[in-house]
Amino acid sequence: MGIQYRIPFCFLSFPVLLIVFTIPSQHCSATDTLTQSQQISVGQTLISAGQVFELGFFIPSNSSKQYVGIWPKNIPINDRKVVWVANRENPLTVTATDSGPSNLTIGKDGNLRLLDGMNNRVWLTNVSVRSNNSIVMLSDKGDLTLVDSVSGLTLWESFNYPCDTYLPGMMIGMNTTAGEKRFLSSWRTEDDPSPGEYVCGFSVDTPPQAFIWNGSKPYWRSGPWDGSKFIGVEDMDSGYSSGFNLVHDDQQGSVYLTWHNYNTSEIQFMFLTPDGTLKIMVGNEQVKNPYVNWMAPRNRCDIYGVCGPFGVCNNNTSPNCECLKGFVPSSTEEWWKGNWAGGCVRKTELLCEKNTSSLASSGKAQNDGFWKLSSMKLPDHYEYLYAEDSSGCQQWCLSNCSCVAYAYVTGIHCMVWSGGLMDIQQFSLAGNDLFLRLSYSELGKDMKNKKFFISFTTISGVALLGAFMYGMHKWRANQRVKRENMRKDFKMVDSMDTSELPIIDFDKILVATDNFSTTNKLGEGGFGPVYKGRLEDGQQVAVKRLSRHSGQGVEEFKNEIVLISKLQHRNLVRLLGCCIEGEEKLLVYEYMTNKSLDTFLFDATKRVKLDWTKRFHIIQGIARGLLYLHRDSYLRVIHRDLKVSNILLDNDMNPKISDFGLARTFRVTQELANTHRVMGTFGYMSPEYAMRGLFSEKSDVYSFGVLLLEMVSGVRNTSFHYHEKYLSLLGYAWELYNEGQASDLVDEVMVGSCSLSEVMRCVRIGLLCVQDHVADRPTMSIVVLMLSNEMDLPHPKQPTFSIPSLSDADLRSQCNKICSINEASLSIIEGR
Ligand SMILES: *[C@@H]1O[C@H](CO)[C@@H](O)[C@H](O)[C@H]1NC(C)=O
Ligand SMILES: *[C@@H]1O[C@H](CO)[C@@H](O)[C@H](O)[C@H]1NC(C)=O
Ligand SMILES: *[C@@H]1O[C@H](CO)[C@@H](O)[C@H](O)[C@H]1NC(C)=O
Ligand SMILES: *[C@@H]1O[C@H](CO)[C@@H](O)[C@H](O)[C@H]1NC(C)=O
Ligand SMILES: *[C@@H]1O[C@H](CO)[C@@H](O)[C@H](O)[C@H]1NC(C)=O
Ligand SMILES: *[C@@H]1O[C@H](CO)[C@@H](O)[C@H](O)[C@H]1NC(C)=O
Ligand SMILES: *[C@@H]1O[C@H](CO)[C@@H](O)[C@H](O)[C@H]1NC(C)=O
Ligand SMILES: *[C@@H]1O[C@H](CO)[C@@H](O)[C@H](O)[C@H]1NC(C)=O
Ligand SMILES: *[C@@H]1O[C@H](CO)[C@@H](O)[C@H](O)[C@H]1NC(C)=O
Ligand SMILES: *[C@@H]1O[C@H](CO)[C@@H](O)[C@H](O)[C@H]1NC(C)=O
Ligand SMILES: *[C@@H]1O[C@H](CO)[C@@H](O)[C@H](O)[C@H]1NC(C)=O
Ligand SMILES: CC(=O)N[C@H]1CO[C@H](CO)[C@@H](O)[C@@H]1O
Repeated sequence: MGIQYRIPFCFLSFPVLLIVFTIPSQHCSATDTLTQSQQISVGQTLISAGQVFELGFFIPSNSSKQYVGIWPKNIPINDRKVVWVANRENPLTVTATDSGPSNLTIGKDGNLRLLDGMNNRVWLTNVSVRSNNSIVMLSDKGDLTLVDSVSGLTLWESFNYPCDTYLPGMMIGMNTTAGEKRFLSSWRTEDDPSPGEYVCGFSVDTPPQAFIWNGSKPYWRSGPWDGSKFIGVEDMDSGYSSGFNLVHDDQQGSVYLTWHNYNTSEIQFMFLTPDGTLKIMVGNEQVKNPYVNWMAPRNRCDIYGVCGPFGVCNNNTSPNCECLKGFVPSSTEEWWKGNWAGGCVRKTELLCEKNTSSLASSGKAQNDGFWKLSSMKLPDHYEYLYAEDSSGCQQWCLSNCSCVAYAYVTGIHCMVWSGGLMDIQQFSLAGNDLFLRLSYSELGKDMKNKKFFISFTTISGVALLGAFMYGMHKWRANQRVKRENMRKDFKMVDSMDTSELPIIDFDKILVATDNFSTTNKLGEGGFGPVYKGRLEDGQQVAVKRLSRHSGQGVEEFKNEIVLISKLQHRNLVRLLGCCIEGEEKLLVYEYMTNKSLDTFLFDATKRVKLDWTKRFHIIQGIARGLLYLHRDSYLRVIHRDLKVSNILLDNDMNPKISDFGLARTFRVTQELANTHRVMGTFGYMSPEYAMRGLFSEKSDVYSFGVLLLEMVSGVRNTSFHYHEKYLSLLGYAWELYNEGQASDLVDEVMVGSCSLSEVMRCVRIGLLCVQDHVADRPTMSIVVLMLSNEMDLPHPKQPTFSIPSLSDADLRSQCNKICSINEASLSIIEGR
C-alpha cells in the first residue's frame, strides 16, 4: 500500500477500463455549492472549486437504473470511477415514462434529499439541522458536506459513509465502544452499485490487521500493523512515503486508517472491486488515465488460508502448498489432489504434551525447541505480549505448552500463537522470522540430514540467484554463512541486534567532514558537536560526534542508537549509520536542508515564509511523529525534550522530530515513571515533570501544547514579556481564549493567510494539552483526531501557570534544588 515500491510494478501500470457510464448531456451549474433555493436535476452537476471532483446523476452501462454519485472530474469518461454513490440501494428507474425529472435538493428540514419524478424521497441525509439555513458543498478531496451556514458546523459528510472507495483525507475503520463501523463494501457487479459480497475493514486484534471478507469468511489479510506498515503485505513501503497511518486504541477497540496524499498533482484512490480485489489507482493531471499502482490479493497465495492450518504457501513453487517442517498432510490423498484446505498435522508429539507419568518411566527426554523460518507472512490469530527482547518471548512460549510458535517483530514486540497456524506465506523479499515449536527429535533429525538439507536449499535457492549474480567464490562463502546461520538457528540463537544499521568507517567520516573542520560545524548538542558532511556517494549527512569527556553521554549514545535504528517514521529524523572506533562514537543522520523550525519561526524575516498552511502541515506532522513514538511503534518512547529547535525541516518543509537521546522505552503497563535526573528544557516541561520528576506520554503532550501555541503566536514561551500581568505565553493564551479574544494571539505575519477556525481550534487544542492535571490532557491519538477535525473539543480549564504565584521563575528555583539541570548543556543543536 503506498507509492514507493521495492518491486517495479510495470506489469500493472497500464490504464484500465473502469466503470463506463453515461451522464446525460451536460449544462453544468459549475459551482461547488448548493443552497436551499437551488436544485440539481438530471444533467446538472456540482463541481468542486479546484475542478477535481464532480457530483451528479449517472447511469451505469448496461443498466436502466439511475444514481447520484461523485467521480473525479478530470479523468476521461471512459476511465472514470464513481467514488461514492448516494442512493446505492435505492436506484431511480429511468425507463418509467410517467415520472418527471428527479431532483437533488435541500429540504425544508435542512437535509439534502433525492426526489424521484413522483416526488418520492429516495435518499436523504437524515440529520437534525438546528438552523433553517444549510448548504451543501463538494470539496476538492471529494467530500460532500452538509453545512449549517449559521453555526458553520459540518452536520453530515459523505466521507463518513464510504461505499467501495477510500479517498485520501477519509478515515475508515471502527470504534467498538461507539458501535461505529466505516468499512468499504464492494459493488455487486460493475453495473450495480448496490452492496456486493466483499467488505474491507479491520479486525480488533492487537495490533490490528486489515481484512477483505467474502461474506463472513476472511478472503485476504494484511498482517498486523507494526507502526509503519502492515507486515503481511510484501510490497508495502516502510519508508512512510505511502501516507498511511493507523490510529488505534486497543482498550476502546477503535482502529482508524488515515491516508494523506503528499502529492497534490496526483489523484489517488483505493477501491474494492466487485470480485474482492483491493486496488489503489493513481491518476494525474498530465496523464489523466488512472493506472493500478497496487492491488491485493495478487496471487493464489494471498488468498486467506489456501494451504490450511500448518500449511505454507509459496507462489514460486509448484504446487504452491507445503506442510511446515515437522508436519505432514492431514489427508495425503486430498493433499495430492490439490485440496489443501485440510492442512497439516504434527508428526511427532511435543514433549510437553506427553503423558508425564509414562515419560518418567522411559527416562531421558530432550526438551522441545524452535525452528526458524525466515521471510514469512506471519500466521493469523496471534496474541500480542510485551517482552523486552526475543529471548523473553521465546521463554514465554517455551513455558506454555499451548504455544506453538512465536515471533519477535521490530515495532510490535512479541507475538505468540496457539492452535492451528493459519494463512502463512513464504515471501521472497520481505517477511519476518517465525519460530516454530518442534519436538527435539524433529529438530535432531535435521542434524543427521543436514548435509542433504543444505545442498537441497542451495540448489533451489542460493544456486539460482547467487551463482549467477556473484560467481562461484561468493557462492561458497554464502554456503559457509548459511551453514553458520543454520547452526545458530539450531541453537536457538536469535540476536536482535542493530545489524540493519550500517556501520560507517571512521576514515570515511573524516573525509566527509573535512577532518571535522569548524566550517562544517552545524552546532553543539547536549552530547557533543554536530557536523555537516558529504559521503562518498554525494549524500549530505549530519554527523553527531559524542564528546569524549561526557561520561553519561555514552549511555545516552547507546540508547539513541538502538532506539533510532528501530524507529522509522516520515516525521522522525532518520539515522543512516553509526561509527564506533576506539574513543570515537558517531551517529550519522540524514541532512535536513531547511535546518530547525526555530530558525524560521523566531526569525524576523524568515517567519514570513511560514504561512498558516505550512505551519498547520508542520503541526500535523509533529503530532503524527509523536503519536508514532507513543503508541504505534510499540516501543512506547517518550521524547522528553520536544521543542521547536528539535524539529528539523526537510526540503519540502516536512517536519522531522530529532534528538532521541533522552528517550526511554517503556513497558506497556507502566503508566508513570520516576526519574532521578530531570532533563529537558524550561518552558516545555510539564509541572509534574519539572517539580517531581514524573514523566509519561502526557509530559510530551504538554510540550506539544506549548509548541502549538508558539506556532500560532510566533512567540517563544520562555521569552514572553508581552504584558506584566501574564507570566508566560500559556497564561496569556488562556486569558485571551477565556475572553473570546483568542484571535489576538495569532502571529500578525500570517493573519491574512490563515483559516481562523483552524487556528482557533489549534489554540484550544494547545490549551487542552497544557492542562495541569495529567488526566485532563488528551493523548496524542486524540490530538491527531482533534487536529483532523474529527471530533468536538472540550473546554480547557484554567491552568495554574497563569496564576502569578507559580511562575516559570519559581519553577526554576524549585527545580534547581532537587535536580541537577544545566540549561546550557541542554540547548540542543540549532540546525543540522
Ligand atoms: C453489457 O451486457 C452484455 C450482455 O449482458 C455484455 O455482453 C456486455 O459486455 C455488457 N457491457 C458492458 C460494458 O459491461
Ligand atoms: C426538478 O426540477 C425541475 C427543473 O428545475 C422541475 O421542473 C421539476 O418539477 C423538479 N422536480 C421535482 C420532483 O421537484
Ligand atoms: C432517520 O433517522 C431516524 C433516527 O435515527 C430513524 O428513526 C429514521 O428511520 C430515519 N429515516 C430515514 C428515512 O432513514
Ligand atoms: C430563517 O428563519 C429566520 C427567522 O426565523 C427568517 O428570518 C429567515 O428568513 C429564515 N431563512 C430561511 C432561509 O428560511
Ligand atoms: C470511540 O467511542 C468512544 C465512545 O463514544 C469515545 O469516547 C472515543 O473517543 C471514540 N474513539 C475514537 C478514536 O473515536
Ligand atoms: C465467496 O463466498 C461464496 C459463498 O460462500 C463462494 O461461493 C465463493 O466461491 C467465494 N468467492 C471466492 C472468490 O472465494
Ligand atoms: C507527483 O506526481 C507527479 C505526477 O505523477 C510526478 O511527476 C511527481 O514526481 C510527483 N512528485 C513527487 C514528490 O512524488
Ligand atoms: C506468482 O506466480 C505466478 C505463476 O508462477 C506468476 O505469474 C506471478 O507473477 C507470481 N506473482 C508474484 C506476485 O510473484
Ligand atoms: C498416563 O500414563 C499412565 C501410565 O502409563 C496411565 O495410567 C494414565 O492413564 C495416563 N494418563 C493419561 C492422561 O493418558
Ligand atoms: C497458555 O497459553 C494459552 C493460550 O495463549 C492461554 O490461554 C493460557 O492462559 C496460557 N497458560 C499460562 C499458564 O500462561
Ligand atoms: C585530514 O587529516 C589527515 C591526517 O591528519 C590529512 O592527511 C588529510 O589531508 C586531512 N584532510 C583534509 C581534508 O584536511
Ligand atoms: C521555506 C524555505 O525556505 N524552503 C527552502 C527549503 O530548502 C530548499 C532547499 O534548500 C529551498 O529550495 C527552499 O526554498
